[in-house]
Amino acid sequence: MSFIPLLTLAALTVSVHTAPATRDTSAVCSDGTAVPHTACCAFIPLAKDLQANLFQNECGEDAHEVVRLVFHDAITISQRLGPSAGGGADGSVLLFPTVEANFHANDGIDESVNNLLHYLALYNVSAGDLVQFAGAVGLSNCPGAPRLEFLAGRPNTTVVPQDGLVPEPQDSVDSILARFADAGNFSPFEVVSLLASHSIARADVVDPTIDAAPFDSTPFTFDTQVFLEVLLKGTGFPGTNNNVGEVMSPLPLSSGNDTGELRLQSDFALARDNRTACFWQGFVNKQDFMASSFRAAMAKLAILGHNRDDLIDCSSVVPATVKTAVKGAR
Ligand code: HEM
Ligand SMILES: [Ca+2]
Repeated sequence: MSFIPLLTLAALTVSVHTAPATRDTSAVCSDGTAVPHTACCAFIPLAKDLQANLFQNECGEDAHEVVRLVFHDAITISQRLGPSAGGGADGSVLLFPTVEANFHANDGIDESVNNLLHYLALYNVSAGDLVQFAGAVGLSNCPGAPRLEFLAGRPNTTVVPQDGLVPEPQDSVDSILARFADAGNFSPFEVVSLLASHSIARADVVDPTIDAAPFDSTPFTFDTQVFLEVLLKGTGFPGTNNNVGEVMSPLPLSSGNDTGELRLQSDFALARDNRTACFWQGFVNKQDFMASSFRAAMAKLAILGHNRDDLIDCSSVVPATVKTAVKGAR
């Protein structure tokens, strides 16, 4: 190959229409996709790779785990304790993989951490961006889920977060609401909105004797079912009784390969506390309201520790969400 085609290829990789330093420039990536900024280009092949090789375009366990990781990375920040307690959505879970994975509240996150470390080594994106972007890509596979905002440009952190900042299911509503307020001024409504995530969730570690115990009967669909089922009367436990952070669920019986439903004490309490019960009930059968409220609260969670104005809006590179009709809660 001669030197000239090589140069042409290099020039094609990113063809910038205006100066790359300014925010609102538009650019065309090497695959021909027009994006608001060249910084968004790296996420296009990353999305394809994640979809093909990690998520398999499914709202399965790997997608669920990364959505959980989005939360566990972001919430380690505290206005009360100051910057040394943690930097929020900064990729610390990937940059210090042997520290946070050992915190009790993070039991089970090692799988998603290991999965994403592979991509961190392959792509020129920061750890914080990778966690948030992978969460948005994983969620796009879940019927009923909103297409999340994605802002790029989180620097890699140097702060190892302090233990104790990730809420646990045995925590009281007082302590959960206080933790979210301290982390990022989340209102009780926003806390309930974020818990729509438990519509696509199955627990492995709360009851270590059973695997993949779902929080609602439709763990592969981002629907309002969890908000309904957590309101039902609890009748039993899917595995062993009275694990820490667990209360009786309404559908504890296993059927075939499907483990019975598990109920977190925190979801139970938030569904009944007078500061949050109305919001909880208000999502039942309100798919669009739930999805848009979740999207708004996730936009806040995703940039904890950063100024919105310092980041670049690359939402257009988040894959479109699957178009499968979602049934009402029943
Ligand atoms: C009150 C706050 C919260 C508490 C106490 C809590 C607690 C838990 C617990 C104990 C599990 C099960 C872990 C296991 O046994 O494998 C879980 C799973 C999960 N959580 Fe939360 N969570 C909270 C908020 C959130 C938020 C804000 C998000 C995301 C925005 C989230 C996303 C998830 C997801 C997706 C799973 C399922 C993971 C999987 O299926 O592998 N959670 N959560
Ligand atoms: Ca569901």
